[in-house]
Amino acid sequence: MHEAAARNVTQMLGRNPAMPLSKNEHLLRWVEKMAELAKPAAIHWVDGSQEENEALRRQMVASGTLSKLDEKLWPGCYYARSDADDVARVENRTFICSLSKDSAGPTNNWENPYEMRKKLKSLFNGAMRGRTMYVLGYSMGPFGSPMSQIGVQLTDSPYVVVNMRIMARIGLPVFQQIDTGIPRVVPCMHSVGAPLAPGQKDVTWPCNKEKYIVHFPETREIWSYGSGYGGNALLGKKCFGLRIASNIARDEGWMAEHMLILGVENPAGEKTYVAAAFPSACGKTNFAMLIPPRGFEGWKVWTVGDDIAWIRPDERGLLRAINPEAGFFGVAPGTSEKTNRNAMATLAKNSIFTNVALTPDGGVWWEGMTDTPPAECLDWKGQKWTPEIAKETGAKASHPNARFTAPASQCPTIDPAWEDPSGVPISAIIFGGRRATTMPLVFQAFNWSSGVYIGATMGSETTAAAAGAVGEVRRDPMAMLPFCGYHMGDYFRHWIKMQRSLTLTPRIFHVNWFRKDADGKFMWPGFSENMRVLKWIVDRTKGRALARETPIGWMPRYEDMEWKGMDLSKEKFEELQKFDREAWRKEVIEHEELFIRLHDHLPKEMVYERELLICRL
Ligand code: TSX
Ligand code: MN
Repeated sequence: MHEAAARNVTQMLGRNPAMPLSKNEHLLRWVEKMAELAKPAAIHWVDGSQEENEALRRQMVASGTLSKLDEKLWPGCYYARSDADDVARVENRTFICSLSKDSAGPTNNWENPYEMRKKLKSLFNGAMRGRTMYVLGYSMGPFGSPMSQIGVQLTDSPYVVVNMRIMARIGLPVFQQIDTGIPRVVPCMHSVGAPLAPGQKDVTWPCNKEKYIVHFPETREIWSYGSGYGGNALLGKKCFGLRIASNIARDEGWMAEHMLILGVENPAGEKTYVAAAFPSACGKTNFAMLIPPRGFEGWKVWTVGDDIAWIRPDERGLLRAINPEAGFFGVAPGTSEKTNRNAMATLAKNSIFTNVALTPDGGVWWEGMTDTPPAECLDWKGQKWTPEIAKETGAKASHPNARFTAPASQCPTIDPAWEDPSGVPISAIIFGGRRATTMPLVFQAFNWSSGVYIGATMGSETTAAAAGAVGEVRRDPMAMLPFCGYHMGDYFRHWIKMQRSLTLTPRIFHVNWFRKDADGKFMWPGFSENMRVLKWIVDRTKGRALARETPIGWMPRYEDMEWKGMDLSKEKFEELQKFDREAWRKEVIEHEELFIRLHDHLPKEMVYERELLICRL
């Protein structure tokens, strides 16, 4: 069966996919060595062509891994259901295998790299039996940008290949770059860990109960075993784009951050770019694709990226950022015409949907997509789902972590400079979290080091989507806790040190769209209205907006904000912006919790900033 499928691919491609697409000796030897270890039935060098993409999708439709959605409703779109136990990143199975345990820090899982290599060797031994091993070259960042980085992922998952084709730049041009001998390549070894015995029937979502997501920071290697889902398997994203890249960035004097990038254009055509870090469940993708509200006619928000920013000082000492990705791997539930019209337009075609619900007309649906659910559909597990069943059992049609994989180029607000090889200039950095109390709508840090402190101590309340008690503040410094590939204390030090290579530091802000009143109601309407906050931020970076000084930073007064098109009384605004001294005294004590864990690597600036804050309180 599988050999027949491989022959079909060869026929469709008009080339032998086993023929290497690179002449680079190191690469060829590594591919050979890995094939000897994992023992795949075939090797397929991915050229990235449309024909190849077609062939892979057709093969996956035949095997049941994908189904094609209705071409009229969802042109070029496909649907996948994962294994019910392979639905999200596995943080407790994610390892940083640095030479010393100390350099991974207390917030990462560390394993001795020699022990881990032994373990991986046994796990990967024969792991690809009966499957095709794809050699997937990919570039994080636009081809030819000095800020881009190259990886080669070996994977036995064709689902990974077709998703990576959307999320990164892949194929022939990558191998051509490797063959110039210039770029360093990050080797990424991936297997779903489900070898097939001769004649054994495959399942639609092969994976293994045992999962290992492993990073070797010194040798810049990634090994991923047992999962085919998201950040566990699309190795360019979290594994390379953040965990390995954060190591490279520290060594080379730049920053790999868990940030969206957007550009604000005012009616005069002046453009200002900001980068923003939020923990999960804060609407980062929605913010990256914000639509200006009434009263902001002539203003535009442009999207550069929604998840990762690679940021580097240019020769003038200004920070410039690229989005290393080429697509959006977004959480589907909650995405609608109301919450994010631009995302809905982006995912309307040429997209892959995983773990959402399938409607009888060959479409997809997820919770929050429309006000009225479909009368009937198949849920993410393939079971019949109706609104009545949901009412009775609480069953969700789509998994809470169901995803769309959509090309960034299809976003109506994609920035004209989103693939600029030199990146976009960053004027402001925004930190945010979901906080019912204490945190005002917006305030500005006094300077770089107090801004780093604000990022280092940021937190967010847990929602029903995450594990643990709902409503508890979880510290997630710079939204990087699960993604920093080294000691968090050293990471703060790197942030502090970055100031030295800059002639002008971006201004740093903290926002909170989620403050609640005494009745438990959101005080701020959020979404489009966040533009008002964004405008004040932009005006501050340009030295045009006033503010008042408070113990925690600079805050806009009512008259410093644009209220055209919105009705919010001065009293309501002041409640939203209220600096609550008692709450902040408690807050600053809680800051100590994470700092104690990091104490032996914590830069002294963090201790000073905390003491300064305590004095001001
Ligand atoms: O994404 C959100 N953003 C950022 C948008 C640019 N969400 C969605 C939840 C996060 C996944 C928000 N939810 C935001 C927000 O700014 N704010 C809120 C809270 C909220 C929810 C509903 C209302 C108001 C605020 N409804 C009405 O005011 C009618
Ligand atoms: Mn993310």
